[in-house]
Amino acid sequence: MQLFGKKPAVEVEKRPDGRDRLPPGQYLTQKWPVLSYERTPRQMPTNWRLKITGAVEQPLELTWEEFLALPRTTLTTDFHCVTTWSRYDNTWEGVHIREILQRAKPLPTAHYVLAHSWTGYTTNMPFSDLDDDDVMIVLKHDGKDLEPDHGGPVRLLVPKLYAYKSAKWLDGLEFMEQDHPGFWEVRGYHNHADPWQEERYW
Ligand SMILES: Nc1nc2c(c(=O)[nH]1)N[C@H]1C(S)=C(S)[C@@H](COP(=O)(O)O)O[C@H]1N2
Ligand SMILES: [Mo]
Repeated sequence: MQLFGKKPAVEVEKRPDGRDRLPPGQYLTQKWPVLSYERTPRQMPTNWRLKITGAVEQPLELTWEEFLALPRTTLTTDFHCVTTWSRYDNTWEGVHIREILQRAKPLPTAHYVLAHSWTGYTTNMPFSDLDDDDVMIVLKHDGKDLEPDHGGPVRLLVPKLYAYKSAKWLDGLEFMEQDHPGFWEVRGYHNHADPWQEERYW
C-alpha cells in the first residue's frame, strides 16, 4: 500500500487569487434553485422605472425603453447562495453597473447602497462592493431572458457576495451616507455576506 506521494483524486480548483473556487461550506449544483421570500410577480409594473436616488449628483428615472437602450455586457460568474448551494459558470447579459454610476455620479458621501425590488425586497451593501468589475443589472442568463422566478425581467448581480445581495425584480438603487440593513439583513443574514469568510448569519 502506497502511503506517500499520492495526489488527491480531485484537485481543489483554485481562483486566480489563490482561494478555493468553491467557498467553504458550499456544495455544487448544476440546477438553478429558486429562492424567493415573496411570490414571483406575474409582470413588471406598467410604470416601472429604474430609480437611482439619494446621494448622487444626477438622480435618474429610466423607463424600460431607456434602460434597454443602455450598452450591454456579458460576463460569466459563479453564484453562491447562503443556504449552501453554488452554481458555477453562469453567463449573464445585462447593463454593467458602471453604465449607471457614470450617469448618476454618486457623491463622495455615498458610502452605502440599498437595492430595491418592486416587490418591496431590499438589500444593502457598501458602495465599494457595488462599484466593481463584476456587478451588473442583468436581463439574460445562459443566453435566455431571465425567467420570472429568477428575477426576470431584471435583477441585480453581485456575484462576489452571497446571492441575497442580488436583488430580483430590481427597480431602484438608493445611495446613502449611512448603512440601512435590508430585508434579510434585519432577519439574521449577515450584513456583508462574503462567501469566502462564511459571513452567513449574525
Ligand atoms: N426580490 C428578491 N430578491 C432576492 C430574494 C428574494 O427573496 N426576493 N432572495 C435572494 C436570495 S436569498 C437568493 S439565494 C437569490 C436567489 O436567486 P435565484 O432564485 O434566482 O436562484 O436571490 C436573492 N434575491
Ligand atoms: Mo439565498
